[in-house]
Amino acid sequence: MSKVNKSPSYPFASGGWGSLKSVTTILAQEKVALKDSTILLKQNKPDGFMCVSCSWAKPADPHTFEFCESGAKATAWDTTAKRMTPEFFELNTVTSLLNWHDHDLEEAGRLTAPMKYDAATDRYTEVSWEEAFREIGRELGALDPESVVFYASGRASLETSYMYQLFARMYGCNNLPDSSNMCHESTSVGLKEAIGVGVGTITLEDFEKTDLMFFFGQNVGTNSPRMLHQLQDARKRGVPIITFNPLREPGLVSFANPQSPVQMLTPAETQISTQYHQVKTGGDTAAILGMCKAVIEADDRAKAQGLPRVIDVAFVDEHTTGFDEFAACARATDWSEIERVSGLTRAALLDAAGEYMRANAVMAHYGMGLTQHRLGVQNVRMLTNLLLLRGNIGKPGAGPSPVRGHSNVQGQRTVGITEKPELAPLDQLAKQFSFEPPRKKGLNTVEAFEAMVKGNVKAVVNLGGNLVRSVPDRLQTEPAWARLRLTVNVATKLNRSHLVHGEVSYVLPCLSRIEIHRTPLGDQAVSMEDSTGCMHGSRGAAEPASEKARPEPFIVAGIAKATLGERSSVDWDAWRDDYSLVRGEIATTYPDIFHDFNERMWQPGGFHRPLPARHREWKTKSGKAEFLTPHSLGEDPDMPEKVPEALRLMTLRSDSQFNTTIYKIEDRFRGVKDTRMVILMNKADIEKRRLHEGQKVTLQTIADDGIDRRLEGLKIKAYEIPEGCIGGYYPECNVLLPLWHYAKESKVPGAKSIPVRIVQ
Ligand SMILES: Nc1nc2c(c(=O)[nH]1)N[C@H]1C(S)=C(S)[C@@H](COP(=O)(O)OP(=O)(O)OC[C@H]3O[C@@H](n4cnc5c(=O)[nH]c(N)nc54)[C@H](O)[C@@H]3O)O[C@H]1N2
Ligand SMILES: Nc1nc2c(c(=O)[nH]1)N[C@H]1C(S)=C(S)[C@@H](COP(=O)(O)OP(=O)(O)OC[C@H]3O[C@@H](n4cnc5c(=O)[nH]c(N)nc54)[C@H](O)[C@@H]3O)O[C@H]1N2
Ligand SMILES: [Mo]
Repeated sequence: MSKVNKSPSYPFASGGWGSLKSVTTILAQEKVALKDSTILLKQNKPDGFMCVSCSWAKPADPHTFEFCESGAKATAWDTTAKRMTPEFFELNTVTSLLNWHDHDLEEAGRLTAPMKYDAATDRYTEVSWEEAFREIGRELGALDPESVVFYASGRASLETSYMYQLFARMYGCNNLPDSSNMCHESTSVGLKEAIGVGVGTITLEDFEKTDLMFFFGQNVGTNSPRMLHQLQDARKRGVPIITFNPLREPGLVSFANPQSPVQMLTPAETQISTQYHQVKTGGDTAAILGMCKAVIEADDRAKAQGLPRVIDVAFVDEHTTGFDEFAACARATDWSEIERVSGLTRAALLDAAGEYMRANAVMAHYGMGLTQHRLGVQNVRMLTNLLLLRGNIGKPGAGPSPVRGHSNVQGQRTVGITEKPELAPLDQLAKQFSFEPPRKKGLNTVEAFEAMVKGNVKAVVNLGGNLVRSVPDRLQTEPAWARLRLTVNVATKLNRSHLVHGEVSYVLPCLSRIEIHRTPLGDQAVSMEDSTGCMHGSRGAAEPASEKARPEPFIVAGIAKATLGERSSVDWDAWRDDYSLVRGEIATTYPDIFHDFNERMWQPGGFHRPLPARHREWKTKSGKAEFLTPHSLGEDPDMPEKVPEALRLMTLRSDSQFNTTIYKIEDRFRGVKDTRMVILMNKADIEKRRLHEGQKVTLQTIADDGIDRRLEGLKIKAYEIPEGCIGGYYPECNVLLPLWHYAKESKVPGAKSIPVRIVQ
């Protein structure tokens, strides 16, 4: 087994003492009392609360400490002792708060009371819940429902999300974008077309049966660290892991388990990746096609020589369509072209393909490195092609594994948060609640902002999120947001999207699910779906952040009741106080997935939703799993071939960040401290341009739409990254990302390959 060298920027194992130190620092920073830190022991336990950080699977037999560094930070962030009270808003005008850093806004503490913007004083001032609901209801009542957008960020529970989508549809639109529109929508579209389900097909048990794992563009050490436990166990069984990532991410190189005394006391650590391929950004289709070519040509040779076949011929014949055309394309593509686009050598790709051909059951994990590209859907389809060649879908230990983002982003879709009417059970909802749901397609996130820039969206209701920071093209989208008539924000903490407000604007403080949801009928529990399609109950453990903050179902029910009045057959007050009633309705709407929901939600390890592709039933157009022949090798149509100074910018998450929430200004794993205004750049690219490390430069987007997109003051850091590619941080770099630079089929912004140049 070859040794994969560590990144010079972080020559240690991920996890380990660095991780423990980082956890204790944030507990102190947030003044989380030791008593409260025992809350961490309830994290991801069958009778405890489900972590608010990532969506990785929650095992039936958890470790004593079933949390990771990132999860502990997320918990500390929510259970902080700091508060942002009405007095805080008295002291700070909204204009002055616009100068605060994202970190400082959230670090100031939890929101404690419902607030309304007052233009006369330029301040948010306290209002009662009744008044807030009444006025929001009146405002929404005066608007055309098609001009209102209901965004969901991915944290809210299945119960809240179901109520939210029902409210939006009863109100009169399908404008239900969610964070998935900027994230794994390329998966929802690509996997659905290819295998008939828009989600991954693997479960935790598959880790025990797999022979090989691929990792494409997912940064496990930071973004789903608990998954390292499964990876470590598989590595101990000798399972190889082959990674494709432009950066050598420490979590993908090696891991010392901070919860394993042996590994903490001795320098022992587990090597994670056995092969590491630093593919060029946007080069994955080419790299995967190279591996497919190797498999197909090896199979051609085996067939000619009468040897056992390399391709799973029985599977391909019985279960798939489109193989011949795809195989012809793979055979006809030149290695020189594959090498040029992927930035990898033929020998390296043959090594990876060789391992693939030796393995019987293969899993393919992937993340934003595949989905956030102009050709993001094609990337997902190419990875599926590779799996299909050897029957690696619908058998134990094998399958696609999109590692999801927000902790309930997958679940929100499952219970109807979608702008696509064909994905929601509208006939059933019509019958169940005696109303006529709108049938017109709604707006996804990019479309909502396109319409907002044109002045066609008048109001946005936000169930979490910070869209002004998370969407592309900040210089166009932020002013459009400020022109809205109404912004309603259900949130735990203040962020910039609340400050760049509409004419009428509310910030409504909600409880996190770590807190106890008390209602007149007793303490209520919620539920969510993890990345592997398992549903889990979650019971809050901490005292509510404030007397006046409310659980999300309370807030959604309050707005719905005030807006819909007599128009709605739903007893919103009853749902607000008894979430089991909502679960009952979810079970009626989706009996296949949620039958006996109230009883099954406490099953250790969760209950699994049925996924036809897991037993080789293909709910696709053709009724088979579909190979896709790629249109091009991964060339981004926006990447100007003829501009020699062009660079591809990928926007990254740091350590100590959850999306737009910045816990600390530091990226320990990449050796970046005290600033986020950095670009990671190859030494050769620095020298070619006569620049030097530490120099501050300006990036400019290469686009011919007449808009000058620039970001100044970025410090150059020499980094091991393929030539022609650079890395910068999200959300800081979002000014550079054009709104139209998205994957055609999914509209996921191409945040991992923005065409830019350096200007001085
Ligand atoms: N602690 C923490 N956890 C999180 C989040 C967080 O911000 N902080 N965010 C949550 C959310 S919403 C999401 S969606 C997930 C995101 O988790 P990831 O899917 O890991 O997303 P990113 O951090 O954006 O980074 C993706 C990785 O892709 C690599 N990459 C970039 N371009 C390419 C490419 O063209 N090809 C390949 N092969 N690789 C590429 C980058 O080097 C990086 O390692 O994490 C979730 N979990
Ligand atoms: N350039 C670039 N842009 C990107 C990405 C990228 O990689 N690069 N990634 C994209 C991805 S994958 C995603 S998912 C989006 C995320 O985009 P968003 O959904 O817009 O952003 P978040 O940062 O997840 O939202 C943070 C806010 O949610 C609120 N919040 C936190 N917890 C709760 C809760 O329990 N309930 C409620 N109601 N509110 C809560 C807090 O007020 C907090 O400020 O960004 C996308 N944008
Ligand atoms: Mo995400």
